[in-house]
Amino acid sequence: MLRLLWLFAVLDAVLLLDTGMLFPRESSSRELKELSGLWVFRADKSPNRNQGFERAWYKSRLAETGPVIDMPVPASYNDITQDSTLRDFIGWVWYEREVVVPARWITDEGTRVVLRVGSAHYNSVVWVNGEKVTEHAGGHLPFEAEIGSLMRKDPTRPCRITIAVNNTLTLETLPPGTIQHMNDPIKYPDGYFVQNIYFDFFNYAGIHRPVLLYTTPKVYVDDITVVTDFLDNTGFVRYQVSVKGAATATLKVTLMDKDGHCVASSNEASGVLKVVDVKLWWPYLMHENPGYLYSMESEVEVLDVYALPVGIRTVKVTNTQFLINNKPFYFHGVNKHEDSDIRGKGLDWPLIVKDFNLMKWLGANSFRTSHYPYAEEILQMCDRHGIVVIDECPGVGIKDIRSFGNASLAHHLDVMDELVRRDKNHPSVVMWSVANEPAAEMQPAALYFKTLITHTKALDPTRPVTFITDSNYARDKGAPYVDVICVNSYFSWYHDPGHLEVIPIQLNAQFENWYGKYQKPIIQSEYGADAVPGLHSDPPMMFTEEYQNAVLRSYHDIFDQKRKQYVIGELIWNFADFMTAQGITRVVGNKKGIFTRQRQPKAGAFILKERYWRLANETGRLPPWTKYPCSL
Ligand code: GCB
Repeated sequence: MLRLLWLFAVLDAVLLLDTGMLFPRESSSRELKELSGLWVFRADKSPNRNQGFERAWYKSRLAETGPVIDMPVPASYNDITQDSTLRDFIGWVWYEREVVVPARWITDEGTRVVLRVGSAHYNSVVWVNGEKVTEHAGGHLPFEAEIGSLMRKDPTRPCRITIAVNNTLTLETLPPGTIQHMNDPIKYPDGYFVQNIYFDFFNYAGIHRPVLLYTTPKVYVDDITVVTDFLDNTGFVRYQVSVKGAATATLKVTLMDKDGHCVASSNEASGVLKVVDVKLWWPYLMHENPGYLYSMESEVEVLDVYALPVGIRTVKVTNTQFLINNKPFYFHGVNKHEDSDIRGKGLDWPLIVKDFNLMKWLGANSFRTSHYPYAEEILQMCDRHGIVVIDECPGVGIKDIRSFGNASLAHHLDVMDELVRRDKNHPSVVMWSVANEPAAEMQPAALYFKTLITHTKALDPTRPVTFITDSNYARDKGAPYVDVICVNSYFSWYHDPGHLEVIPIQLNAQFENWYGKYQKPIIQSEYGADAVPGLHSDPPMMFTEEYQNAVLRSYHDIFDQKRKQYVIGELIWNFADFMTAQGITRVVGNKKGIFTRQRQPKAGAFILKERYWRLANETGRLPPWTKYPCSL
């Protein structure tokens, strides 16, 4: 009974968010039309980057107001052409696409037509047939607009969608940045300005995730929240379905197992579904049947149907352990980036599947979405494959004291709202990360992080919250409020470069200090070293594969001591090499990947593979075909 009361309480808290952002899915009542492919494109290279608005480029076809080029969607635009001014462009770019929809979408006034952008970086404004339908601030989360009535205004013509996207980062965006105007005429051309950023990845821009149109009936399922629990063999799915478009609606909720058999059902908009002989959702390598998903079908009689995948699992944190389904879980995983040749941050299925195959090959059971929310399509893969996720918001590079002001905080809170609303139902997401390495030693940071973390916990009391700190103990202003301490450190790299011998003593001190002060479990959320593939030296020197190996091995020795106590995970920095801004410490990007940017293994990948499979054998329950040494 207590358990059920708890489930009700947490669901009420989650429901502070009142509009939904369900992933678009086809069903017997919903159709979907992907707008991936070639769009028409122009960068606004006018001196103030504002000509597009001044001359209302959205009013007519883009090709009528100036030259245009082909641009694939989804993709970053930066690496698509040979033009360095487009690669490094700052300001508004314009995308356009005409679409013809099935006639029934228009003639049937009872059909809602929704335009959805999976993500566009950073600020976006959207017009349909010259009329503004929505705008959105933030580069990694979806936004939508209902456009049916606009399309019906002139049913004979195709629907013209115009999206203007601006990648400019300011002190109040997430991540923050500053625009610096260089006014010295001896050094810079007239009107010259640069974008300063305080994070270590290329500020790729454009429409990064699929744009699509989908339909729903007028009365439709707007949002679903599930919170799960279990006791012995019984699973509990506490759910809340919100319906829009009618004051009252008759609802039927059915939970189906993988074989399509109904295991529980209800006719209420909210309640608890009891699942006998429950099949829990388990992480990869922790169980012989990981990633088990039920399907929860919500039907608004007889109008709308939406099927949500549901994994039944629990997450808890003690002061020394991270528990999934009440069993200790050790994170042996990676940090990633959405990053690849040519596409930049554009969603790319071959890359996604390749990365999952590599993670499984490696024996990785988890990753952190450093340093922003990844595509929903990736989280769905995690749900299905049992890969555990630390879901990070784009709070990276918060280094300027002005970025701790009220406007920044308000936006950061909004972004957490949007992130939790989008990802709350993914069983793979086990923790929220509100920021990476902010300058948390600054005075305003204490209140900023207290507010941010408390807010996130109120949004979702079912998941722990962390914020990622570096090895500077003075930057611990968020630590009192988090559930898990995540520390990044680069001993023998940024500190004492070339001195591998300092790692054991410094890493040991790091763990002892953080645990001694806060008595919270610790994840080594980043560690590593750059290795230029093919560069060798013995004894090891910085930037060689041997040096990367030596750093990894040295860290692993200490992890092995501390994981018996309170260290609950290790995430390598980074899964693969990735592009950064140009600078004297980066040789065509960051080379701390254990895979190259083209996903080929460096020597370090084999060290990690050996280790992760050994850890999995020690801590998990492996199916016979994955026993180490594996042959995946
Ligand atoms: C860090 C950052 C990450 C960088 C990494 C590095 O601490 O969190 O974004 O890429 O170090 O390689 O410098």
